[in-house]
Amino acid sequence: MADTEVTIFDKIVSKQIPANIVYEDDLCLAFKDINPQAPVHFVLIPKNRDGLTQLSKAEDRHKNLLGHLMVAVSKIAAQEPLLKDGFRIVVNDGLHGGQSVYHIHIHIFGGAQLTWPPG
Ligand code: IU
Repeated sequence: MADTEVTIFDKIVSKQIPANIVYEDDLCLAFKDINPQAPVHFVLIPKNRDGLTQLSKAEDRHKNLLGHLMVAVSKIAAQEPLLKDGFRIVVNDGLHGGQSVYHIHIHIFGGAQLTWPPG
């Protein structure tokens, strides 16, 4: 898809469609996934994806944003009691990765013992 296409996640950022937001700062926000795959399942997205429809589009100029997202994961985990014993992050990329929304995002799973490997 074109990297300027408006995604459902852009509409969550602009508050055009509601989401259960659990974390927000100047560059990103996280919300509860509407189809949770674990007791805790958040989706963390950059507010401005800057061409990052998916991780495989990452370039050197995205280092700050990608690092910011990782630090945000740590902050989100620290504020969610159900993640105190650990969690898992997942970035689905492209067809084989099972990506459905082309606005880069990090899934945060937890709240139970997760199994390995994932499907
Ligand atoms: P994926 O990695 O692109 O497959 O993940 C997209 C996620 O976004 C998926 O888990 C959906 O359940 C979730 N989601 C959502 O939380 N709210 C929405 O309005 C839509 C998708 I569309």
